[in-house]
Amino acid sequence: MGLLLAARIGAAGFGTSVWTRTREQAHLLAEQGILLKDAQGTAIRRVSVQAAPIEEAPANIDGLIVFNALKQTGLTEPLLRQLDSVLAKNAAIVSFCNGIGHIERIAAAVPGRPQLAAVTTEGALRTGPAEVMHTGTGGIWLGRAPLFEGTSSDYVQMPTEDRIKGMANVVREAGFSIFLSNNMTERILRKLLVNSVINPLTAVLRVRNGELLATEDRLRLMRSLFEETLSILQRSGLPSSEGLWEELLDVCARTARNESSMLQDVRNGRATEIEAINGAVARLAADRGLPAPRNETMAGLIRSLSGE
Ligand code: KPL
Repeated sequence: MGLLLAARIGAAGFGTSVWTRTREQAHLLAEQGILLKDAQGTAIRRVSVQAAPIEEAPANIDGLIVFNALKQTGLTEPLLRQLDSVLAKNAAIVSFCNGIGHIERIAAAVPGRPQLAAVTTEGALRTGPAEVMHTGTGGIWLGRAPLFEGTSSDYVQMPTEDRIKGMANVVREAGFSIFLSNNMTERILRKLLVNSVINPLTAVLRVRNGELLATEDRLRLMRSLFEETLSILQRSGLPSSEGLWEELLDVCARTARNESSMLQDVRNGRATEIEAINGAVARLAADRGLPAPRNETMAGLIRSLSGE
């Protein structure tokens, strides 16, 4: 998602810099730019961007917008410390949320910075360190960053209306459908519900998203994990349950050929986002005195699979 955003924002004429975790990727991006491909894999264009490894990111740029498309597993302590040392006090951070906890962790490391939350249904597939395929068109929802886990709201500054509109404009001019939302809690929790069911089940059963719909047994597993997660999320700010089971089935059908991000992480021996997904649901339940045996089991199984 980071490469897709950078390519489209850069192509729209905004000064764009990509901060990478490795020096090799930064070199490649600075030399070749980002190759943007359509859903069929056909090259659309190559977009020039500036690039630097995060430890060499230029410091204190006034009015900077940082789009954080990292998974939570990438938000390591050294990276968060580095962010604190380079970001000017007025730099705004827009975090693309998968699961919950991004905003809280950034708020603890870079307190007082303006933060926004984003949720996207755009599809992006990185096909190389400087290549990205835009696999599916969706939307980007942007709004006030809600806090779910014990962080004081003093640690997050709300950007002004004008600044939010300015940020939304950048994303819109980059060609994305953007929706300003007053209820990011609902957006984030609806996505959490979907990910809490599809991600661990596909990773444990080693199936593509669509294969979850293939047998009665799998549907029963989905339904019981869905029911437990729904009742916890409804006590955590999810306003309505209407249509959510259908939405879950629809995501499985629309992404039928995808391997979920968690299945890919497990296959490739990478850290998974389990703590931000089922681990987070279990923590929300514990805070509210609710049982969460299915989410705890899923979290435990994924930890065993990935050796965490
Ligand atoms: O977000 C996803 C993920 O894999 O993390 C879904 C929606 C399940 C699509 O694969």
